[in-house]
Amino acid sequence: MTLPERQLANAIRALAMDAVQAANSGHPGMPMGMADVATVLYSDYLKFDPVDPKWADRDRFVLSAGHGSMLAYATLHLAGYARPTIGDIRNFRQLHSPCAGHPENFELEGVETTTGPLGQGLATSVGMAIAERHLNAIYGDDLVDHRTWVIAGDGCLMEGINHEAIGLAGHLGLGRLTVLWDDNKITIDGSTDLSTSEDIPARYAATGWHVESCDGHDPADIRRAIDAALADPRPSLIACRTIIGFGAPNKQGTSATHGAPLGADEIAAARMELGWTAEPFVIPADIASAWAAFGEKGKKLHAEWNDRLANSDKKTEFSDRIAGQIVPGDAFKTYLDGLVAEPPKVATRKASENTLGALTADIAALVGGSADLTGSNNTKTSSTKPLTKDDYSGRYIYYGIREFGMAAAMNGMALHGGVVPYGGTFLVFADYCRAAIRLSALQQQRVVYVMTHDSIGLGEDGPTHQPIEHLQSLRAMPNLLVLRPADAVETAECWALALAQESRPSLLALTRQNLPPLRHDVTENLCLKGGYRLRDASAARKVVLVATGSEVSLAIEVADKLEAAGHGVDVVSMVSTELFDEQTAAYQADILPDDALIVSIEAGTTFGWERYTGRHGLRFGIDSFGASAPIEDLFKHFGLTADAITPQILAKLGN
Ligand SMILES: Cc1ncc(C[n+]2csc(CCOP(=O)(O)OP(=O)(O)O)c2C)c(N)n1
Ligand SMILES: [Mg+2]
Repeated sequence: MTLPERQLANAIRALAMDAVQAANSGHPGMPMGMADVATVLYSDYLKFDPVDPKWADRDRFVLSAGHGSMLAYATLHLAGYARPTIGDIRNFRQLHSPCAGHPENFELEGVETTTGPLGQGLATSVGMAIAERHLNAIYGDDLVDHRTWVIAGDGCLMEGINHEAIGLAGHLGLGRLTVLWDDNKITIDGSTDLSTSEDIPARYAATGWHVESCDGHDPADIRRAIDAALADPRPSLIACRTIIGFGAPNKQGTSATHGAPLGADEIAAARMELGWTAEPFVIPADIASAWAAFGEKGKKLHAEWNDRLANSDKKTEFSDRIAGQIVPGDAFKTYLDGLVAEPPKVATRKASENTLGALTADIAALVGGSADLTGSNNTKTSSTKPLTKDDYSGRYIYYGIREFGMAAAMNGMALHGGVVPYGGTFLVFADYCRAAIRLSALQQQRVVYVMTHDSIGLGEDGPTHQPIEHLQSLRAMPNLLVLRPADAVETAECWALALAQESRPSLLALTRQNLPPLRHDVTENLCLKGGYRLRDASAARKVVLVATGSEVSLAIEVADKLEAAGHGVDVVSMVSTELFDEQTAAYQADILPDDALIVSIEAGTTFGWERYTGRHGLRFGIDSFGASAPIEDLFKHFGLTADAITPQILAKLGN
């Protein structure tokens, strides 16, 4: 490497070691090891405009090895983004610094996705690459023509999700996705020899990827490998052979540099070794201006793109798509009116399909899919033809049996913009997606999870397939909307609510079994308040039954019996506890009054329902695993019938 180019990379190294030292916490090894690769990427390949980090046709850069966050912060700063400032970097890992412990998309505009949970950044980038090809197929090269770049470490490639992600990317032939693997043969515990003997290039090649390798400290060799990647139509993995902590003379090449400050002595020695004489957090003017020049090419490309957009007859449509403006249209309204005219007795998964039929007809941004349960999740509509390697304009993705990969890819699509993803699997397998659902929520992304077979109501598949703790455990996740509709009208309302959430994901819990229609009016979206009185007590109110989904019709049966015995009973459909919790105290007190016996009914764990019933209320649910049997036998076995519940409430009332 010529001295100047090495020095450009050393700016990343210096910022990384100094910031980690100042914070007394962080990971200097990875940024120091990958500094040369990152410098080549920013100087010659990455298309970006630091003045407009959200320019729609920018390349996406994902630091999947999120612990190396200082590489992201240093490159954004050096490349001229308004944030992070050098002051932000000085505050690395401190409260309210946008230079947090790991890169967070909600802290810095230049961070495309939140990373840290290893493997997910790369899996998210697959969704970004899908969204790019999809929008390219619709809007053409003039408006959409960018790449997705990933820096990933040994950990990202070792995680199980890597298999799902690269399988999907290879199958879909996402040639604009390039993964730069920090092949440093070190993880926290030491050498990768401790834990793996895998031939990673062979695995990628077998999955349909193009594989290159290079000396990650030789810019010419890095360029050769990247050029080869760009020339190949397949997604590419470039194994960049690097030395972790490069430049720290006594610690480089060891796991000691992975996640701890180098210490004052080693930093002084590294300064000598690298020929870096500037004080901490000072970037020499010639190096700063060389880095600032990297963005000039992108600024020019952006200006040309602006001209093309201004002259495009799709200007407004494209801009609205990217802005995420979606509204249910006439087809949805017609569908709702039809539900009132002819109330259907259907499973809510079927009601969801019918709703989606209307929504996908109106909203082009909706891109659906399922993890090999299309016919069970009812996620495909006539408007959504398959998205394939040969036709990226399709709007339905056959994700295969890759729940986690699907969820992470959906995050990538949502983050990319222009696409609103929804995808299905069985609710019980929300656990397989869970780490990605968590990142949907943390990243404030509009992703819709269509989770069917939401209770023992699925019947004979038995306890492996019957969710018990899932609804409550998902409700425990911050910023996730869990919606469990009780009939076709509520299902349609829940879809409208899910699409209206611009900064949080939603999860629809839907039944396999048919449910009777309960709602006969659609003038107002009653699900908006999360919980609402579906039926008023006819006698003086003594009891409020709070139920969700398939148990709302059961609650109505129970209410009938109690009313027949002379007790006034309200029935509340608690579609979403999150939305209910957001209502005013007065509204909540009106729905769940202190002077009534509050009873919850949900065919899942009773854990947590005491927050609505109070300690003295009653909770009906299932606190064990389910069982395999026909549905009627199961509800009877678990005591979830009007005959089993009613006497217990009467006993509590003192009758
Ligand atoms: C899912 C997950 N598991 C564990 C961790 C904790 N962790 C952070 S970095 C790391 C080692 C990663 O090794 P590698 O990717 O080779 O990074 P390097 O040491 O080379 O920087 C681990 C286990 C994590 N961040 N995410
Ligand atoms: Mg490593």
